[in-house]
Amino acid sequence: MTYALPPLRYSYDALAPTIDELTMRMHHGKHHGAYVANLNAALDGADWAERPIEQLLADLGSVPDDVRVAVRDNGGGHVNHTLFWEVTSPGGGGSPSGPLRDAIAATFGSVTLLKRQISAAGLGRLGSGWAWLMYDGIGLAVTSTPNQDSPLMEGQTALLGVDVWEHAYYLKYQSRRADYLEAWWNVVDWDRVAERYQAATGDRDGGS
Ligand code: MN3
Repeated sequence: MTYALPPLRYSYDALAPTIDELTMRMHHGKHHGAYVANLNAALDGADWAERPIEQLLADLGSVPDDVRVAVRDNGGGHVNHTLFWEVTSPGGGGSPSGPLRDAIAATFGSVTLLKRQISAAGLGRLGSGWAWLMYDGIGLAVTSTPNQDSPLMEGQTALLGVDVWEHAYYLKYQSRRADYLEAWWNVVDWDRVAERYQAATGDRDGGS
C-alpha cells in the first residue's frame, strides 16, 4: 500500500492568527510529508504492508523487527497528523453539542474542565508528543503519548489530538506551550469531534 499526504481542506493561512501560515506550511508539507515518505520507504512493497496503517499500528507485533520502529514512528506520525488536520478548522472554536457535550459534562464536569485536563496532559508531556481526548470503549478519557505513539497502539479511538511537538507552535509561541494549548481551542472543529464520537459509540447504541 502506498500512502499519500492528505490535502488540507483549508488554506495554509486559514487558521491564523491561532496558527500562523509558515507553521502550517512546514507542519503539513514538510513534517507530515516526511512521515508519509518515510512510511512508504519502510513498507517498500512488502506483503504485510497491504494492511491499512491503522491495523499495523494496532498490531505492531506482526510487523517485522527491522522496520517496526519506522512503522511505529512514521505510521503514527501519518495517522496522528491526519486526525489533527481533520479536527481543526478556520470555523472552529465554540462548544460541542449533542451527545458529545452530554458525555463531556458527565465525565469531566464541563467543557472548560475538559480543556484544563487536556492542557495539563499536553504541558505534562516532557519533550515531544500528543494530548488526546479518547473513547476507550466505555467512556471518554484524556491522556498523552510520547513521540508519535498512537492511541491505536492501545486499541483506543482518538476523538481529538493536540500536537505538542515544538514544530507545531514554536515559530509563533516559542517556548510558551501553555499559550498555544489555550489558543488551540479557537480552531477545534467540535462538529468533526462529535462525528467521531458518534462513530465510535455507534455500535454500542445499536444503530437505533
Ligand atoms: Mn506535528
